[in-house]
Amino acid sequence: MFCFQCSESMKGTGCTVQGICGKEPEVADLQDLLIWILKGISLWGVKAQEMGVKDSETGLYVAEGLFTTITNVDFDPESLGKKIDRALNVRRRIERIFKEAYRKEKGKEFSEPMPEACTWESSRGVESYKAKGAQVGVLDTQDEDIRSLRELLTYGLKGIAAYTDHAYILKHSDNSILDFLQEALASCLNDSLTAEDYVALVLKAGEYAVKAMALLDEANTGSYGNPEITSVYTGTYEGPGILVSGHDLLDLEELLKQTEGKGINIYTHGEMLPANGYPGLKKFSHLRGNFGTSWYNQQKEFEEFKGPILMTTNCIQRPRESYKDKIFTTGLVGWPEVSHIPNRVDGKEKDFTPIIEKALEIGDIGARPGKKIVVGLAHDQLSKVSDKIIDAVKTGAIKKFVVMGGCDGHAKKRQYYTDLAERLPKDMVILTAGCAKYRYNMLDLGDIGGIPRVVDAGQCNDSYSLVVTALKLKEAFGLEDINDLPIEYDIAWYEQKAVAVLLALLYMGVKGIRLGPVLPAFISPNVLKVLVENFDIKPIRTVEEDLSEIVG
Ligand code: FSO
Ligand code: SF4
Repeated sequence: MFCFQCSESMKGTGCTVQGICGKEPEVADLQDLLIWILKGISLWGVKAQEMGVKDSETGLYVAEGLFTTITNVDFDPESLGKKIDRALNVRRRIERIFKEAYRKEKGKEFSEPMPEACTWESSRGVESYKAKGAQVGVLDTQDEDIRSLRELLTYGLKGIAAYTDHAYILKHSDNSILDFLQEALASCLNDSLTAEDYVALVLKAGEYAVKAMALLDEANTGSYGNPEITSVYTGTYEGPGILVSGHDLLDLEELLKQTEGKGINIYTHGEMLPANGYPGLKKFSHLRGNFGTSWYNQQKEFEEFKGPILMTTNCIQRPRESYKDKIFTTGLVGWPEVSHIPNRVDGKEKDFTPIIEKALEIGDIGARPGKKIVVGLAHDQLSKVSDKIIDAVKTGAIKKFVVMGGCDGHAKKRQYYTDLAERLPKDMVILTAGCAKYRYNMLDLGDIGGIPRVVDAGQCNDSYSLVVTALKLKEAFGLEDINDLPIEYDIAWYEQKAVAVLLALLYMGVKGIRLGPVLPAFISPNVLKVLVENFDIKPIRTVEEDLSEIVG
């Protein structure tokens, strides 16, 4: 195996024996094969589009497949084997559709040679999938810079795919995003493309990352209303309880409906915290608050939480024996031998009965005190106080905003974000989204004239809200360049959704982003040079050094 897609890759270069995340080599090989076949599907898909074929089914499967291979989503060889079976069927189908359209238009059979990813077949199942996967992974691209750009592009696509998939689940669609996923993935099979071609595609991915986040914002707010400023309790109450982690709001809504009147309290965990701010979800009185912090603390926190746990998306970690029988996965998430709640069939709700029964069987989880934290400061709420914000900037009450969104993770170096948040001057406001916030959202950082010093817009995809806010401020101050705003960017990354967010910021022309805790292992020295020259990207340094630059 070889994987270097997240910030925690072994020795900062790549996992080769087993993933630090817990990914076994066979799982890595199966994921590599799935990505390779998705590239084959995409090339047929692009060709079909050229013949005027409109087919969102193929694009949606590509999105799901990409999402499946994001860090901490699917660790189950059996489910990956089934996803590859399905991918091969999707590929055969789109090949057939393309060939029919070609024959119709050209009056002859299509006979051009196609890359192996478009034609490879196997009837020998998972064992042959693993063997093939071992040959078609990241290192299959020999040139270091082309490999770096292809992977930067692919990881950005994974993030875009995840956000798009969430939006489609809520019945909001934009087929141009699905088309771009295929265009970009297919490009990774084209050996005649140059580094410049891939740089252009990477920036185009940034454009589509903005589109995907906007689509998901529309889907979330269209389904559940605009988030409202909400104070969320972080303790537990007496009585049975279920903890819901991940990003999928529809899963949470259906679980809330199915537990209504059953005496079960529902708590959010990790990236599900922002759900507490949506009117369409907070109306359920048994949504009682949030328990725990970010994904990387889950083994300790899931052990402490007495009730069952539902993982709706990443980031799942190896379940400890102490809670393996009460954690449930759903959607694209998988872990061997962990109970899985199956997908919706024929538009009907998922059936959460097994986890509900588990909660009732366990019974009282006990009351436990907790602090209160404020969520729900997405673009709509911010626009309601925009006059106040603009005044505060004009009078100097707010000197700067520091965007500190992104992901949390294990690295000790991430203490930087807590220390920086604590030491920022009192006239600076932190704008955040994603699980990175858990490094400082329990600190009492106060407010500036009623505006909290930690403005939490929501999940990592709600970085879109921060983009909207920045653009509104630019307009309000009559500025030409987004970089003239009093905003600093100090982004924490872990997995590939953060790569999509980063590409979105680059596409918007944001310069001088500090990236931590480490620079990605998949960025080669030459690609880094391009990023530094064009965007002034820099790694985080010590708190003192960065603080003096921010204050200066
Ligand atoms: Fe975090 Fe995990 Fe939301 Fe990520 S829980 S790390 S960027 O999946 O998606 O912020
Ligand atoms: Fe290693 Fe990260 Fe890949 Fe897991 S996702 S195998 S930790 S680089």
